[in-house]
Amino acid sequence: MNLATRFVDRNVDEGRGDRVALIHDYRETTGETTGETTYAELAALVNRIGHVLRDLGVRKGDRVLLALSDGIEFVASWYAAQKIGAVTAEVYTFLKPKDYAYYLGYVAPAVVLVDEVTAGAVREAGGRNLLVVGEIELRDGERPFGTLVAEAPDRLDAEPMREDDEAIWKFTTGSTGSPKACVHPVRSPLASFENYARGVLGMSGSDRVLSVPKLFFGYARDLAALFPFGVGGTGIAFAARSTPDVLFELIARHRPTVLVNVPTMMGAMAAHPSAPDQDLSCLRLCTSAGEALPPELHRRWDAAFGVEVVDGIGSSEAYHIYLSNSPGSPAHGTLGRLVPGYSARVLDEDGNRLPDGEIGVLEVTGPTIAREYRGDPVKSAATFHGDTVRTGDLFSRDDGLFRHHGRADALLKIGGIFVAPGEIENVLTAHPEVVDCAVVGYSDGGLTRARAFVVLRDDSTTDAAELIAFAKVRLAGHKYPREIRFAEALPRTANGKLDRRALEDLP
Ligand code: 3SK
Repeated sequence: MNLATRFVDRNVDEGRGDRVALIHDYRETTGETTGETTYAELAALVNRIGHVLRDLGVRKGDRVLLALSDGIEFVASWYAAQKIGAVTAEVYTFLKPKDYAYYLGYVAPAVVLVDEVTAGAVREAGGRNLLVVGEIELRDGERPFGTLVAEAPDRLDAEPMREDDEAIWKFTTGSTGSPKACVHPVRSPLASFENYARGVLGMSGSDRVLSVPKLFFGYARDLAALFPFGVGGTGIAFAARSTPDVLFELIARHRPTVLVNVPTMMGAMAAHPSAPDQDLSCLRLCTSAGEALPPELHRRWDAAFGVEVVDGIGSSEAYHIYLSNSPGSPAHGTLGRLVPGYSARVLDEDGNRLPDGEIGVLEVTGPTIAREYRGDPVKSAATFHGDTVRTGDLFSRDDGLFRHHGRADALLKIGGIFVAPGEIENVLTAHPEVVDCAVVGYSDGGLTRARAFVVLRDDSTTDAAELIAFAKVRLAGHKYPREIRFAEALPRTANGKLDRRALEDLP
C-alpha cells in the first residue's frame, strides 16, 4: 500500500517504464532530466532521493516539508518521502518569512526541501535541515540535493504501509484563520483516485494533465502528479506562474487532454485578447474547483473555447473532490452529483436533515475524510466525526443534484434574512462589463447592507449607480448592493480562492 509503489513503480513493473510520466522544466542539477521523465527514470530518481532522505535521518512518520517550485524535483521528492514512509506536507513558494516560520513551527519537519525561489525566505524564517535544490551557495548545515541524489543508489525497498498509516498533510487555505493540516492516511489518495479520477473523469493512460494551480495545492498535485500516474498517463509540471499567456503556450506545446482549472483563471483566459486565436481542441475537459464557478463565467468560457467544464467541489478536509458534474452530462449551475463512494446530507442549524430544495450545511461521509486538524482538537471535534465531515458549505439538493449557496460563515443577515453573497455576485457578474466581483456585509448606521467589490473590463464605461440599478431589478429589495467599490483585482489566496479577509483591507 505504499503510494510510490502504487503510482510510480507499478508502471515499471507492468511494462510501462518507457512511457512519459512527467513533462517538466529542464534543470541540470540531477543530470538526468531532459524535460520529459519516463516512469523508469522517475522510479530511479524517487529511489535515489529516498536514500538521501533516509541518510538525513528521515524515518517512517517523520514529516518532510516541500517548499519547491513545480517540476521533477517536487514530484520525485514527494514520492521519495512516501516511499520511505514519511509524511508529506507542501507550502506555496512565494510566502513571506513570517509565513514560513508558521509552517516550520507547525510541521516540525525532519527535512525541508527548498530551491532558489524559497531558500532565502525559509532561511530567514529559521528553517533547519535544508536540502537545497538548484545552483545556490550552501550555508552551514545545508545539503546539496543534486550532488547527494547523483551519488545515491537507484534501488530502494519501499517502507511497507497500511491503508490507515498517516501519509499526507493537506493544508487548509487559511482564508479564514491560520492554515491547519488535515491529516490523511494512505487510503485517501487511493480512494479518491478510484472514485473521482477513474469513476468520474474516466482518466486513462492517454491523458496528459496540465494544472493551473501549483502542485502545493492538493487539488492540483493529485490531478497532475498522482491520478494520471495511477493509469500510466502523463502529468505536466512547470515552475512559471500561471497566466493566460503561459497556459496558452503550454497547451500549444504539450497538447494536454485535461486542464485543471479554477474559476478566476477561466475568466482571465476567456477574456484574454488572444482567446479567439487559441486552439484548445486537444482538451477533452477542463475541471473547475476551488471556488464556485459563476454561471456567467461558465458561459463566457463555453463561448470562448467550447471545452467541456467539469465543475466540482472538494476540500482538504475531504481530501479531494466529493461532488462533481460528469463529462458528457453537465448540469449547469449545479455542482453535479455525489462522487461514487460518498453520501451527504443537507442539515439545518440543529443538525436535522432538510428535505430536497431547502438550503443548509452539507455533511459528507466517505472514504477520504481527514482524521483531524493536527494540533486543534476543538475544531477537529466540531468538524470530523469518523468518516464524516461538516463542510461549512451551504447546499440545496434536488433529485440528487447539488446547488452551492456559498460558505455558511460568509452568509449575511440583511433585514433579518440570510443572504448568500454568491447570489448577488452571480447577478453582478452577469453584467457584460463586470469581470469579477465579491460581496461582503457592512454596517450602515447599525444595519447590515451588501457592499460589492467589482473588477471591470478595461474598456468599461459603467459606474456604481448603473451597477446598483442593474442588480436592483434582478434581486429582492433587501439583497441588492447599496454600495459598489471598484478594484483592479480581487485579493486571492495562492490557491486562487477569494480571500474574504483581505477584502477588508481594500479601499
Ligand atoms: O477546493 C479545495 O479546497 C480542494 C482542496 C483539496 C482538494 C481538492 C479541492 C477542490
